[in-house]
Amino acid sequence: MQPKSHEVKRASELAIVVGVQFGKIDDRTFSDSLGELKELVYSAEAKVVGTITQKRPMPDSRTFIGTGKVDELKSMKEATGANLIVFDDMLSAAQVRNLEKELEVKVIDRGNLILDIFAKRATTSEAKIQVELAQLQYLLPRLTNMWSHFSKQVGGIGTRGPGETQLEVDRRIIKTKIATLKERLEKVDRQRATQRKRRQDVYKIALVGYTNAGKSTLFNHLTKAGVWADNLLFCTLDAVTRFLPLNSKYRIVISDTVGFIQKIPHELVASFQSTLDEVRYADLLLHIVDISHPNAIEHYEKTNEVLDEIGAGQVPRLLILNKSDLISIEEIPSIDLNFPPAHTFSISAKTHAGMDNLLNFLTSFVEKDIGARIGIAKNPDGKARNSYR
Ligand SMILES: Nc1nc2c(ncn2[C@@H]2O[C@H](COP(=O)(O)OP(=O)(O)OP(=O)(O)O)[C@@H](O)[C@H]2O)c(=O)[nH]1
Ligand SMILES: [Mg+2]
Repeated sequence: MQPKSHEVKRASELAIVVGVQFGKIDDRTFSDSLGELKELVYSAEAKVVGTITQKRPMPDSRTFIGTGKVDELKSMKEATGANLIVFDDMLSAAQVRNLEKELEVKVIDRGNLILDIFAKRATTSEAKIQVELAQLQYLLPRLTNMWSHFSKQVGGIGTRGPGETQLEVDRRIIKTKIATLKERLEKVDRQRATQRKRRQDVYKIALVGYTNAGKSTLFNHLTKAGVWADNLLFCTLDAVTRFLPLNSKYRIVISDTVGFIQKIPHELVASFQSTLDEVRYADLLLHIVDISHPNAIEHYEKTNEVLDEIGAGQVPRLLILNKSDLISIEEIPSIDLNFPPAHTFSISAKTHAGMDNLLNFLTSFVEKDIGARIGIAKNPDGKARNSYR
């Protein structure tokens, strides 16, 4: 099956990206983060028309950047016709309000941008609930009077308490909505737990890694599933699970999952817990790294951090260095990846180089792992359970 094509509209918004290099942040980390922000803007279907950077020991409490830079930003906005300003770091409600007032244009931060991409990509009802919950939780502490239109949209008789300010009403409405969404998610969690029980005797593999590493491309090759894979950040939001046709007598499933990124809003990780169950309850993780990316090591480390954060730090894993077609062997970073050579594989999900080697290892690894598990879970009569078949 051919991967589904998704039409991606381009450049309905023109954006200026803004980065501030604080005290200890080195030049490379700073420029990499800003480069990634530009990719995020592109993935959100907007076009970057300008960049503003500043070195400061600390952010300005009022406008994040200094007054001179605000003027520079305003001139650039006028010259380029930009209708969106995106900051690479988290802004406070007051900073957004002050900047919007002075610049007369919409101002958002990296967190808003990631949430917006997620909102665009969410297709299943579960993903929609998760994204909306994360958006509202992100919004709540940043709520200012400018959001008063929100209550007008959803409010009405009974939404306004005596003596409450508009801001308090907005907060109350959002908190109620958050509670409703949480209830709906709990229901989804229960359904997932039931499904998981049914799948207890199936060996579960999950693909994990930084966004754009090639997880879906590999998943499509292994399962012929035809999920969306593209050179955009966060193509995949929902976990998709398929049987993995390995040359084995056991039943094995594999899941494609959402990618990770640095500076991800923690509200998002928190509300995607049920999707991330596929990772947490997996028997084996395949950690995919785009080894051709200049920040491959940082991506690898960030992914490990998020895996720890979601409680998947102890799940056994193999390391897959993908996109090997784009670099020569000598260019593969020599940094110790904390993996024994037997558990590290260099492949190309695109040209299929290294795939036989990976699949042969995977087949024997899974057989041995299941064998060990069945050995442990013997019936009282001493016979092995007929599981995983
Ligand atoms: N050259 C090359 N490109 C690859 C390879 N694997 C994937 N790609 C490309 O990398 C881009 C991202 O691939 P995806 O499979 O969508 O990556 P992903 O990890 O699923 O990304 P998200 O779902 O966005 O987190 C696509 O343009 C793929 O065609 C590879 O081995 N070699
Ligand atoms: Mg994907």
